[in-house]
Amino acid sequence: MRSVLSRTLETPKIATRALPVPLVASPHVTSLADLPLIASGKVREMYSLSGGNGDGGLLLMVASDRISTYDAVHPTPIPDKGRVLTGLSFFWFEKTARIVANHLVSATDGVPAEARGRALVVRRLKMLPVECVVRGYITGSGWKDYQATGAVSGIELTTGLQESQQLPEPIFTPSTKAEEGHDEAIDFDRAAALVGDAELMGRVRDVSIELYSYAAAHARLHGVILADTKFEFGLDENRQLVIGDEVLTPDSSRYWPADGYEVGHGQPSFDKQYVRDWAAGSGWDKLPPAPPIPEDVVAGTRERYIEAYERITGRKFSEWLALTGAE
Ligand code: PZK
Repeated sequence: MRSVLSRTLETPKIATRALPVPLVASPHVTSLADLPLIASGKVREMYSLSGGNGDGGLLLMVASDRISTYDAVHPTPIPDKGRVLTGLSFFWFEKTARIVANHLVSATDGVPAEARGRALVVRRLKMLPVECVVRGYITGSGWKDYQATGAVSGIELTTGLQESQQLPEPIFTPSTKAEEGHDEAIDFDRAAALVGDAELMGRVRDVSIELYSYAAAHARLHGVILADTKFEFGLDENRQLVIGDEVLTPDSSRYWPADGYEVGHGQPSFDKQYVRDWAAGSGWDKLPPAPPIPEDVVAGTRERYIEAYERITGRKFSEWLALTGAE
């Protein structure tokens, strides 16, 4: 079964290195190449910054400028995409800290120069083995599942919903973290069994829905619909619930322009629609390998990412670059 946000739901592979890398003074590393890579996804990497030296372990979460459409990564980067996504995660971590603790430590201290603006230092957590998807609108794999069964992740929905319609209330539709291919929608009880703690899973569900509701209301005031999103949680050294990963970015969420929203069909993606529109007329069969993106499409897409940052945060993107020392 395909899940929402399929482009990001692939589970990062554990990296191996032939030789251990000696780590000294990790907060002042100058090159990403000097850090042990502990996980990587299609468009981002996770490095270790420190081990058991009292800080419980710090990681460096790095977003690249790579872009994927139809599950395939294009060979052409979108300049500033990684910095936009990182700035958005930072914004949302600050805005939602009253709802739930998060893994953010710093966007500056410990971030190597080459990654400034597109990397965050985060606390190492024990990650929970479930993807926490919240949907406010019926689209993507949720729409497919609803059409087939009338339900999504075991939640029976009202009859007669149309594609992209807002749900009466946001729903929590967890999925597995598949080793390969697409994550599988699971019901709450299976998620609780995977986590091994139904009470904790209930808190994860409640917090996920609160985060989505807060962010969707904020985005809507700025002309953007947050259709759905995916969170990942972990436990810290005190077994406190902490939200990790990237949060409420266009790679972990579906953002739609509110202008032109209408039910009955799929909606254009706020960020990737130029690439998808170009791909549709390009003759690409949407199977890997993804083709290079023409420069006008790259430029338009970069502008859309920056517009997303500025609309959602109400801040200038140049301020993010200045704050992080990226320029
Ligand atoms: C962790 N991932 C997925 C995210 C990637 C891969 N705070 C944490 N503590 C321990 N592990 C993780 C996190 C987080 N976040 C998350 N893999 C490990 C992932 C970003 C980039 F390449």
